[in-house]
Amino acid sequence: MILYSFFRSSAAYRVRIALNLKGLRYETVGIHLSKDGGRHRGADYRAINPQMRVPALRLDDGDVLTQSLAIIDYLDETCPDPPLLPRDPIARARVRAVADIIACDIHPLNNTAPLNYLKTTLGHGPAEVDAWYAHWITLGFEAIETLIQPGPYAFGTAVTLADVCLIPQVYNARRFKVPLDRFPQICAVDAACQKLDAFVRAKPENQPDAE
Ligand SMILES: N[C@@H](CCC(=O)N[C@@H](CS)C(=O)NCC(=O)O)C(=O)O
Repeated sequence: MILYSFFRSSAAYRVRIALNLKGLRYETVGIHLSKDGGRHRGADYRAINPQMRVPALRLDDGDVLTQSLAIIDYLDETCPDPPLLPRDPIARARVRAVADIIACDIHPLNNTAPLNYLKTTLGHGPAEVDAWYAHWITLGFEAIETLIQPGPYAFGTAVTLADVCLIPQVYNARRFKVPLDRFPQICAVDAACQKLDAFVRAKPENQPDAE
């Protein structure tokens, strides 16, 4: 399989963690999001993912999947061991809710495109953009802090989709110096996941395209 990725992309980071947890081998092709005006906007990559975003996963038969959560669902369905969702429907919905807070409510507001729009089109300075970034992470983390039940992972003794989405978001929060002292449960889950090889290998600095 080929993962079209960018080392700092938290959506790609989610898929890297899932691939590693499943023990699946893949080759990384780095798609730089700022060089040459953003290589994800070039014709070559557009032919791979018409949405011009990373990640995209090319399967061995040539099919290309896009959208991190859709890719992770596919991996979980086709390679169910270890499962990333609990069997119980209520537990499953709770795990998905935390994943969705990150993937649907925090990440889209802090993504490259809205940040660039704030900077260039609306003319906001770095301090305002940082405040915007921190605001949406903090709001989302306030909810997640009360929803998770560390044990040591977000929902007990098994890693789930919630951890797969949460750890890249914590990474981004630290990168942008968002204070995390009000979120001890989230930090405890992060510390537990950082002990797992699948999470360590997925970190941005451990990617072949890292700078
Ligand atoms: N919802 C998508 C988000 C993908 C996404 O927005 N990726 C970012 C990097 S984290 C990207 O490619 N941004 C390029 C751009 O917005 O132009 C997913 O989960 O895969």
